[in-house]
Amino acid sequence: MNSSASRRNFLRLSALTTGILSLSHIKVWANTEGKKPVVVSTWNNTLANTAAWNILSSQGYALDAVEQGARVPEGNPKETSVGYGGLPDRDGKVTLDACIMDEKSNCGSVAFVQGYKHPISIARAVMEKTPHVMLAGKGAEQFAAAQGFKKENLLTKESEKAWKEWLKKSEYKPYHNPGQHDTIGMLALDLQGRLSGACTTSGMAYKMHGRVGDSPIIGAGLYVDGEIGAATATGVGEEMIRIAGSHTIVELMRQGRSPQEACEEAVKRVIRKRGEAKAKELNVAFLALDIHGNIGAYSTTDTFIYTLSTPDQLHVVIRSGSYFK
Ligand code: SD4
Repeated sequence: MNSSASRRNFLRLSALTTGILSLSHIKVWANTEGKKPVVVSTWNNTLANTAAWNILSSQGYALDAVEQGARVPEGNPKETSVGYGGLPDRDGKVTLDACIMDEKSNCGSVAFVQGYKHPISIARAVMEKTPHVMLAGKGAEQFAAAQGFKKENLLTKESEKAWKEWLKKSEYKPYHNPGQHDTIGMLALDLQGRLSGACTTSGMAYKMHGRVGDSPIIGAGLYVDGEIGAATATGVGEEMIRIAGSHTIVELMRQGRSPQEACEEAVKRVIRKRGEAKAKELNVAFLALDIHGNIGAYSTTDTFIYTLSTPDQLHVVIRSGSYFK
């Protein structure tokens, strides 16, 4: 081949490759059956939703979307309830919980992990690279190190200062931490109709050392059933664990309730178990998404907001309904 022919071939080939590569960058808002992708996350998490949306709208996998979405607040030192910058426990240690689940009921979880910024990715590694679902504490850290995750100090100056301030009174109030409940639970439905979910948190601020909440517990802080729907939770984790909240919601949807009805029933169940007087003090919120893209959200108090992303409503923050006004 002479040099001009080979150059022509190269140009043709690179035009072709660019064409193929750029296909994955074309944003698609609905598949041929008219199904649209959806991302929903607890609290105001527009940046996390944006990261997840970039994957879904490029025809990506819901599991990648929720992992990448959850990594956004995990890596943000200003987010004091998740990952790096999370408020520590009462001994001044940042301990993290996270889990992830896909449409085939594959799941992975880590609890009480210290020194790793992205527990959601460690949870995914547990799911994909071990025969187990859950690793905790030192064992989870050992696994993270072996997988090449970088160990770092997660206690920022600001969080340390807030903890030292708290130490002055050392009031142990595990039930109510207004303004600090911003664990991210994220649910996503991709263009192929695959559902996934992720949940990650530093837990309740100034909790007892060793305390594990609902967020890494499959069925409590997160549950996904690829044939029905998914649910996630935020707030006082002990309450979600008590009623297996996220699993309860998915089972209610299986029996025909809408995601909204199912979230309302789960909140009411917490209230029935605890009694109205006590439940008023409890911040408990649920978010659900079914396989048709319908959303549900409900909470005990009227402080809960969530972030929704669909082609029609891109990264909008919505206040959920609540039992107590
Ligand atoms: C926990 N559910 O550890 C978490 C706390 C939370 O926003 O949601 N914080 O109990």
